[in-house]
Amino acid sequence: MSRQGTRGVDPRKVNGELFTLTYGALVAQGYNIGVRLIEDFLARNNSSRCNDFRETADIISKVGFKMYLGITPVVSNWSPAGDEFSLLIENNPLADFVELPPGHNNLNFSNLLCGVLKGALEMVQMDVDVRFVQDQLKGDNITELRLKFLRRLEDAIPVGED
Ligand code: MYR
Repeated sequence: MSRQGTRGVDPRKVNGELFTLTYGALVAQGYNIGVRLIEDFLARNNSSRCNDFRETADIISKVGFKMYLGITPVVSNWSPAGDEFSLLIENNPLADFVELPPGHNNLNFSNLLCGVLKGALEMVQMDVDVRFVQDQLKGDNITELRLKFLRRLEDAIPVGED
């Protein structure tokens, strides 16, 4: 194969662009993964509907994360209204062996998780904002995901009832 087409092209730039494209596509898939993952989750867990957001937080941490990532984040930092909490992760398996490349220090490398949670919770009628607050990849002491309950999606058809 001729290498003529790449002559004069900085390989570091190509790698950077490839990284941005593939990584961006993966993060964007997080929501779709969550939408599908919840079916598997509900099929494998005979859990009944949660009574409140605190119960949901425990299920996400102790059942969801445990089942799919083998970790149990600490549920913490509840807002006084009980509509917001953090998941504290000490060893994020998605970030194992990862170092943020130079020039990408602001990247939320594990942002895929936000999409997964957003998509999964939407399927059980919960509109939730999910974002990274801290990330060990950026030098923070802990990785912290913040979940804020926004509203119940009354119009959606509950999973399994369509
Ligand atoms: C309810 O129906 O009220 C309870 C719903 C619990 C939803 C739990 C969603 C788990 C999502 C797992 C995410 C795993 C991330 C790695």
